[in-house]
Amino acid sequence: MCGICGCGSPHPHPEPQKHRFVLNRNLDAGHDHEHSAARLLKIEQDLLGKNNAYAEQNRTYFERRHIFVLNLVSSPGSGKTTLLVETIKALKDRIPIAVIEGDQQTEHDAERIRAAGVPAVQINTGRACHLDAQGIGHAVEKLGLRSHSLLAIENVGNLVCPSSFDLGEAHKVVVLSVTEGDDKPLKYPDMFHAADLMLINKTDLLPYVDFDVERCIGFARQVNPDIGVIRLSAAKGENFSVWLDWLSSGMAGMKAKRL
Ligand SMILES: Nc1nc2c(ncn2[C@@H]2O[C@H](COP(=O)(O)OP(=O)(O)OP(=O)(O)O)[C@@H](O)[C@H]2O)c(=O)[nH]1
Ligand SMILES: [Mg+2]
Repeated sequence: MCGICGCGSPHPHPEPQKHRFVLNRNLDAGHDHEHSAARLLKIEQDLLGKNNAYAEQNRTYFERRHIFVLNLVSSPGSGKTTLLVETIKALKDRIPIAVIEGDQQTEHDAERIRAAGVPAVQINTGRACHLDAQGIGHAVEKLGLRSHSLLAIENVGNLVCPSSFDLGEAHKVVVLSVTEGDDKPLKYPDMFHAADLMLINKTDLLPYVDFDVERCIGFARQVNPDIGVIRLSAAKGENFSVWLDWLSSGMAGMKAKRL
């Protein structure tokens, strides 16, 4: 069982067997809860500490090359890949774009991205529930990124574990579709706290679902007063230009960065 999110899976960190062994022992040791809790905490700290070190290496690499990196996080099916495909169609003739896709299984999303005309690497995480910074480093080696480019990372679909793992991105962008319910920011506060931008997607479906946009934004700002918000429909194009403007200004900021 994972010590970070309790998802039932060992995380793909450098010592997975050790991780599993210690946790199983803890489950058996009912007589010593405090000791077990302290050991669990230590494992979590070690795991996140290692991840953070890899994330800093990634960030340095990206910033030196002025690569604008986004980590897209959400529940399954909120529209991340659709958003990326439409973004690629709109921008690929103007800026170099590459994508890292994270899913437990299948190459489906990477195939959709390649069909849109840009390079993509698929990472299959198996039983694990999020991407980690070391895996991103390996994927970047395969992609051979260009300077002054956009790198989009589509994380594994869930609103819990990916919030804890820095990948070296400039921003986490959380995508919430109107079919999921407007209370998600309060129910999964870590994710909305970690994100710099919330995209409220599938606004074309608002007439058919019980989703109060203002209430949702209010909840998101309760957990993160600084979070930006864009409402859009990736599939139908409503308000898509606002998202493209946000991207352009992020790219310009990265270009202007003096290191
Ligand atoms: N009506 C509507 N449907 C959308 C919109 N965006 C995406 N969809 C649909 O939502 C479904 C899921 O979209 P994906 O782009 O695969 O979602 P995802 O977040 O990448 O899914 P996972 O990778 O499985 O987590 C597909 O059937 C899309 O066509 C939208 O703006 N409006
Ligand atoms: Mg997807």
